[in-house]
Amino acid sequence: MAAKGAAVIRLLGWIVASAGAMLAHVGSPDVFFEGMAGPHRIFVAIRPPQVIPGVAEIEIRAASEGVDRVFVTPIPLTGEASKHPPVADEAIRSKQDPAFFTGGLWLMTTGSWQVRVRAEGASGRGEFSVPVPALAQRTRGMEASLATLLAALALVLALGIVSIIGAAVREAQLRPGDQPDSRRLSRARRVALIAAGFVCAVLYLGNRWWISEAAAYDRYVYKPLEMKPVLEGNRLTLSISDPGWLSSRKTDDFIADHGHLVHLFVVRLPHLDRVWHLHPEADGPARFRQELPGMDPGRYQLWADIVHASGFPETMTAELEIAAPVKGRPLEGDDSAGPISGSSTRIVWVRDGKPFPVRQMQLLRFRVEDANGKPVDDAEPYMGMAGHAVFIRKDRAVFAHVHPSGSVPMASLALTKEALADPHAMHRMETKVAPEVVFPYGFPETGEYRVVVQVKRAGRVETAIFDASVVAEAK
Ligand SMILES: [Cu+2]
Repeated sequence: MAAKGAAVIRLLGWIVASAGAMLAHVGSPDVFFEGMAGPHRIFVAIRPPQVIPGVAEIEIRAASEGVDRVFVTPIPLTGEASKHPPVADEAIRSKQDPAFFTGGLWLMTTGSWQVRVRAEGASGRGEFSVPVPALAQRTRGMEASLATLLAALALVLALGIVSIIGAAVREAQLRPGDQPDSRRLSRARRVALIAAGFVCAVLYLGNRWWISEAAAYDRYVYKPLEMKPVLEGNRLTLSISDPGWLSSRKTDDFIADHGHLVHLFVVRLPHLDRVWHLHPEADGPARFRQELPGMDPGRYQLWADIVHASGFPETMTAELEIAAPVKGRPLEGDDSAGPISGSSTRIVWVRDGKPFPVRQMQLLRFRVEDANGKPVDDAEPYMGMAGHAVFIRKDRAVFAHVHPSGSVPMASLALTKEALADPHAMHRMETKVAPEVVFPYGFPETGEYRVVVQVKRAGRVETAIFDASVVAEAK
């Protein structure tokens, strides 16, 4: 009996929670995006489903008035199917807030998806696509209360079958009012015993079948690429290996994101108070190499962002122990480190002091000022972006790398239909940017966070580190 209960529970547990979705990030599965749909500036939050196939929840906020209708469509990001979008669903407009729309879309398989968003209004219509990685993230256990209820129901079913069979043998051929004789009674007991044995065998085999199914499913649960750092002198070598996941995953199909195959963040532990943003170069198959700048001994956390040719992004993590001071070379190219003490630039987070509500899209605003508190007039793009932000929960369970356009890597975005049709739309390399950057992001979990913001001014990258608290309810 217990075996059947367990089997049913595992089965339901799998259906309820085979669970899913993320990443470019660690522990931050929701996708945030800002884009222009024709004349309309639109913010999008996409929450990938808990199960695959499953429904992705979509929230859309029009930044300007005049958006009357919004349509959404799920399409694979690459391949033949990406050319044949299904009919679009209309998102539902909020009655209280006419600039806010919601929708739900089925994502049918694991892998690289995109959600095409079309906005219509009196001033015109337009569309863009938002890449969304969807995958089984984990197999989650069932809640104890539901498990108990289902086990009890399974026990009732099993006992019911045995007692119905026993009763049928004992009394089915009797006239109303007659009592079964001892021969019928003993035969009924025998048949009931055989029935009980049969039920137990079915439960046992069912459980065995289920265990093997669950093991097969576990192989589809996402396991990030592994990265092993080795430091010799100031040369850091990162060796990448696949711990086994989908057979289609490769370690040699990375595509460049703002001109770099790997974006490596090195953050000093335990206080997350110094950050290096580096770009290791390929050094043989599944190997990357970086000449480090001067660094103190200590422990460091590494996060390395890559994007596969399918547009599927991953973040690899590792810890690095530096035993002796590194005599490094000066930073070059797009590499940066911070915060720089004595900098004449101040990055100011424009916010009230309240904690942030969990899982709600925020527009996080940072102003770049000179030493006198005046907005600077010499801000310039850093790797094509007005700014880069990294959100790290202090226990390191969350890491997200976000830009003013949102949490989607540019390399994934470049695979969407709109970007393929007009690559320049993706790489508007303005030479000058406003002294204010806005990042759309929603903190995925409650807790204490470090927020790293990087901007570039007069040829120099400036880094600032902030704290943020995230709570279950907005206060
Ligand atoms: Cu960035």
